[in-house]
Amino acid sequence: MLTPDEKRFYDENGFILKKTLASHEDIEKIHEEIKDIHNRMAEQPVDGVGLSWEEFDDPALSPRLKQLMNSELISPTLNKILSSDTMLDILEQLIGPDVSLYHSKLLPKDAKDGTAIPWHQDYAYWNRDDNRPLMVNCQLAIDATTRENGCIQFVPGSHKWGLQEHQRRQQTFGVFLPGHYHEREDAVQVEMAPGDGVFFNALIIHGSAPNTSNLPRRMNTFAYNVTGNGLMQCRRALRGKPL
Ligand SMILES: O=C(O)CCC(=O)C(=O)O
Repeated sequence: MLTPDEKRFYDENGFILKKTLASHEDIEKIHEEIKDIHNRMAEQPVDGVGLSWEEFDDPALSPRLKQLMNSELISPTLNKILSSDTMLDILEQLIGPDVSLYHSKLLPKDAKDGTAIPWHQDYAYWNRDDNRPLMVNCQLAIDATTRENGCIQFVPGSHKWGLQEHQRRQQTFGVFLPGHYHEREDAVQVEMAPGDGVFFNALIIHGSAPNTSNLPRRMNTFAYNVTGNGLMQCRRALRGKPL
């Protein structure tokens, strides 16, 4: 559960870091389940899993995943964590009793080759006539994340600014604020240990730098919605009323 101070921090800033959301044992299992994921997916994609690849100028570089959508299909442990009581109790504090899964995606920003994720608000992707910006993400650290390997960054309080004008390109993370990715003085970097999770609001401005280190930065983002808030945005009811 979030403490009253943590809840207040989330309401004011639009994000909150929760240490040790997943156990060391579960993180070890995820490491096994996603071992060599880039090559495995390049050789044999899995039904129902959506793959997006890094776009390199150098054709000699081997394929590197930018995003793997529906990661719960390749990792039973991620599938367990996304509907664990620990997770759902926190979500209930943030969005109320009716919680649905929208998606689960792996972001395996690889050592040296992982590129930046541009500044954006997730609601710029999710905005439809029939939904409100009630969704919440939880990004789980599978590796230690640092400034050097491109940890997630947030602009605190920007969830109160309303939906900003985004630019669009036909590519993964192709909805972004003017400037794509650049260092911002008003952003904070959230470094995490494996198993930590950061919860963040659908309207907060976030992004991350390229991975310039020798270590991978594998993260998994779970996106949740209030059940019934936009039919397309609720894949599976996890707690409270059914779909
Ligand atoms: O992994 C990152 O640095 C950002 C991820 C992101 O934008 C998202 O999950 O919505």
